[in-house]
Amino acid sequence: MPVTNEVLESELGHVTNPSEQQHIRSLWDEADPLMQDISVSLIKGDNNRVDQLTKEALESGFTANTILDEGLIAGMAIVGVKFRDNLIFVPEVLVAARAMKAGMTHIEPILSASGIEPIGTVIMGTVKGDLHDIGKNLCIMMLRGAGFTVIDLGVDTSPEEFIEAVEDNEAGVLGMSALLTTTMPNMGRTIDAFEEVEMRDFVKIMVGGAPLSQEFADDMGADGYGKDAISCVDLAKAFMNPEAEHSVSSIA
Ligand code: B12
Repeated sequence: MPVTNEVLESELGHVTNPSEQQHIRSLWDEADPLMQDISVSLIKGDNNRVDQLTKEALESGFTANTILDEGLIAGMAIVGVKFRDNLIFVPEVLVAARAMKAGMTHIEPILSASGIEPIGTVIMGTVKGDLHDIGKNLCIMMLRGAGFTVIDLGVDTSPEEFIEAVEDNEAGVLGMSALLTTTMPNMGRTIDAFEEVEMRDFVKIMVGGAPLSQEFADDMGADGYGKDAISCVDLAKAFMNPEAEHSVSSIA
């Protein structure tokens, strides 16, 4: 189904890069009009409407994953482009982020309610100096849904806090998120800090966030890089299975 929503069509008009335009358009091409409405409400920052439509969508049988991908994340993609191109500014992005959270409140219990025995403990946090947490929180929801116990250290997390959490919880996996090119190096600094206290061999470290790449992850000595929440879960599962270890670093 092509994008039929007039507001979304005009929002797509802001996306001047053709491949970016094609990618975002493809998120809505197959999407139900209700998903498109959720995206519109998120872009407008209408948290009450996102809250109401997400509830309605779940009641009508849409899966949490569909609502997340075709409604919430697709809307956030437009917000990201407009922010980058100076069409909107921090206050508008914060309002959109609040609307995203309103939708995620309904989705989280579903993604987290696997009811299976914990398969391991993962420490997750956004690195020092970085306040972005939407992507990290999505990863956490999916990890919990897959049966992991997750300790969330929040944002602006120092190397010392990561080390303390791994030690206190005897966690085998650590996940770090960064959204700013200026804070990405703090992932490498955290890995170095684990080496300094001689704990590097006891924890598998995965990294993610929009500006990262496999190459960057390899350069700083991470054990794995994931491009989205699904690859985050795949990495954590692979780390739990040491026999598959050699093939782990490039799940994306
Ligand atoms: C929302 C947002 C904000 C919000 C954050 C709200 C919040 N609670 O998170 C606010 C308004 C606070 C904000 C502030 C700033 N922001 Co900002 N922000 C964004 C925006 C629009 C969306 C980010 C987002 O949530 N994406 C959606 C999520 C779902 O995607 P994601 O985070 O990439 O996560 C996915 C994957 O990367 C992966 N993943 C994430 N973490 C991990 C971890 C692991 C282990 C794994 C395996 C995978 C994984 O899985 C996730 C799910 O699929 C981006 C633009 C963009 N397109 O990314 C800019 C952006 C990141 N921000 C940017 C900037 C510049 C800033 C500010 C410096 C602006 C300013 N002048 O103050 C401040 C910095 C504040 C700080 N110290 O951190 C720039 C960064 C540019 C750069 N090259 O560094 C961007 C790219 C916008 C731009 N193009 O200019 N921002």
